[in-house]
Amino acid sequence: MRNKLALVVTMTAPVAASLAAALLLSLVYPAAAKLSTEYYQKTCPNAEQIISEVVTNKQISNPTTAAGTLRLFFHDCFVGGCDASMLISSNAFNRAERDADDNVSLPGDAFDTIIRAKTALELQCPGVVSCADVLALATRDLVLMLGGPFYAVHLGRKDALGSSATTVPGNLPRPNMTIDELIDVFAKKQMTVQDLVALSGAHTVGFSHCSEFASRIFSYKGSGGHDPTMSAQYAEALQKACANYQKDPTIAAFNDVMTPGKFDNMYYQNVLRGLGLLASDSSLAADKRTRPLVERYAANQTAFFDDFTHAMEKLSIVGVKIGRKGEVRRRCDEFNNLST
Ligand code: HEM
Ligand SMILES: *[C@@H]1O[C@H](CO)[C@@H](O)[C@H](O)[C@H]1NC(C)=O
Ligand SMILES: *[C@@H]1O[C@H](CO)[C@@H](O)[C@H](O)[C@H]1NC(C)=O
Ligand SMILES: CC(=O)N[C@H]1CO[C@H](CO)[C@@H](O)[C@@H]1O
Repeated sequence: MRNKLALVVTMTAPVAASLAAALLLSLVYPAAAKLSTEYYQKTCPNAEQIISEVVTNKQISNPTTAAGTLRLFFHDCFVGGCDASMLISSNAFNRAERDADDNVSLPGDAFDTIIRAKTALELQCPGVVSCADVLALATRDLVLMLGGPFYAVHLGRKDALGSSATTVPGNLPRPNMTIDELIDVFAKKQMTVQDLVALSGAHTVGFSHCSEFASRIFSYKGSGGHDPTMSAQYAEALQKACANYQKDPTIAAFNDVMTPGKFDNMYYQNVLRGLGLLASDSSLAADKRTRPLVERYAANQTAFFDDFTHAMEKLSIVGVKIGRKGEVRRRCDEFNNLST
């Protein structure tokens, strides 16, 4: 009952936010003004339905899909725009974005979800729906499935004609960046401090590998102990869980130790209580520009959902390509001119 209520509240507010986002952002990303929620109405009217079915089934059979896909979408958009360039596989001639050094373990389930949805679409409307749009819609559907807010996705993105690992460095945030560096990485994509804090709420789901936070829990800055801004109990539990991480690099911890699979505002409550997992999570509570937002979202989930929705609308149009700047790929992991 409570869940249902939350959904009703968040379905109305985003409409205003989405309009504002579309108007403002189209000044910075002019191609975004050409996107529309009706883009496939004539050419593939069931596109959203088809994607939603595939994605729902995948998430039910593999619950790690949603968080992985959300992260994949974020990385795709921040490296050269929301253009499915992150989906391209490397080959003998090209090392693609997804194999860049700081592209830490994007999970296979996320790629597989997009490929499955695309395959289903190709059966009904071949060559019509771009992989970039599939990824944007799949992400929206999966956030909703985890209990997060619904938002409209404007469509008509074209898929990138290139993807190179060399373009990745500097575009993605890292856990060991200072708050100034984090703000900067987001500002380069026209994302505000509010967007940074609201989007970081994505860490209310999914997990991180021990190597991403090991320097906080084992001999922090040579001290022999853990990062003192972390709860001692939490740090000790992580030390135990990660004791063997160098031998077994697949060991990971939930980003949100309290409600790991639920898209809610628990992340912010955690961060305020020393239960932030990554250094970048904790640093949001330590800076005077970001802390008020963390406090606001921790106290009010509706405020978080409103701002997350707004920020996802913005993220979804970063660097989008239209017309001849891109293509509609036949396969999401290959350019068309290589598969013929
Ligand atoms: C603010 C700077 C951010 C940093 C430094 C950061 C860093 C990371 C790192 C290191 C991981 C763990 C990866 C692994 O070990 O496999 C992770 C996971 C994740 N990140 Fe972020 N991230 C940031 C922002 C975001 C944003 C804006 C989103 C989406 C809107 C996002 C979504 C996720 C999700 C969903 C996961 C879990 C992935 C999974 O379970 O497979 N992150 N992040
Ligand atoms: C941050 O971590 C990366 C590896 O993920 C490393 O290459 C870099 O030197 C680190 N930067 C700082 C400032 O510690
Ligand atoms: C929570 O935030 C929403 C959206 O900003 C606002 O409308 C609502 O009044 C807030 N609720 C409380 C209890 O402050
Ligand atoms: C999914 C994926 O391609 N991950 C790659 C990220 O980068 C590392 C380091 O180069 C690769 O080993 C992974 O395969």
